[in-house]
Amino acid sequence: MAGYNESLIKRYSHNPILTKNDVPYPVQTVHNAGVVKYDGKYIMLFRSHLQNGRSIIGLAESTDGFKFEVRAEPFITPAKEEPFAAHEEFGVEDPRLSNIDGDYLITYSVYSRHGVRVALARTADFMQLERIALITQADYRNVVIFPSKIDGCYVRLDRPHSEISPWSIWISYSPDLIHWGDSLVVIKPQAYHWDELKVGPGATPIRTDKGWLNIFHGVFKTMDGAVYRLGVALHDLDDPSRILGVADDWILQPEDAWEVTGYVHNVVFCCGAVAEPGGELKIYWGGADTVVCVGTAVISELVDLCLCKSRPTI
Ligand code: BMA
Repeated sequence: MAGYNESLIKRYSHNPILTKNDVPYPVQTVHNAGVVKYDGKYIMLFRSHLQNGRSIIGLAESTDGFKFEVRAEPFITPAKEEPFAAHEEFGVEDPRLSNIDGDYLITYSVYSRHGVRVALARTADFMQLERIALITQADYRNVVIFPSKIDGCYVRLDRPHSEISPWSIWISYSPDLIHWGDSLVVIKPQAYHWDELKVGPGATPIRTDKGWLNIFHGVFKTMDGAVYRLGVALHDLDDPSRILGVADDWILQPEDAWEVTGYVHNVVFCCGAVAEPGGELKIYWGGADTVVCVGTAVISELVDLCLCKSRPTI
């Protein structure tokens, strides 16, 4: 366990690893990136704002997980065909990637006059994209699909919002990726705590020998606006609706200049992390909705934090 005041996440010394200047088409930001290993490389899908304020999703590749090269054309832009077109007209945001037996599933938020929903697409090669379905109603975001079936079902975490139960993390199950149900709330914001306003899933859950590690975001509202930080929780391997611990402390907060200042100030927002064979985790986050950053952590230390220093769940 890291010592007092020592962060469990070590920021990469050459952050930010991606800025709008790395993108060969006009964008105003690059941020909120899902990352997965494919064919010996790291593939990153990242969100960019266009100059009209709407978002598209680009693709970048890397051999080491730190230095990424952006593909010449964006990977996901608003659909032209129904039923997706009507729901993607205001843009596509915050992609998450999940590799289930070589099938790469992509969830992303879609905005339209009907609200925000989440769409599911798949690719086998990161060249062709097949849209599968709109998998939520309105007022949902942040869907992460577990990277393997559990008890014969696909499992996801998501974040619906309602006045009565604001911005909490829920779990749902599906036999076919299209129809989801048996939903339960699993983590709620904690009063007068760093995640008091909202919690939402971040990275696709990471399998560890002690449970599924869930890196989520939490938001606190200050007189100067909202602050987005990252936290960790551990879910039971066989029954991920059972929370084994939610760490009381955040694991990352905006500190570097490009996290504190930008398109939206004071934001670190995670959509992906990659577990390395030696037990290290590469965590990717958007800084101030403007750049992409990376850091490393020891997976067992994050697991210990969930188990040894936990807060109430709901
Ligand atoms: C959330 C989402 C994220 C964004 C964050 C901070 O509500 O819109 O895409 O990174 O706010 O602005």
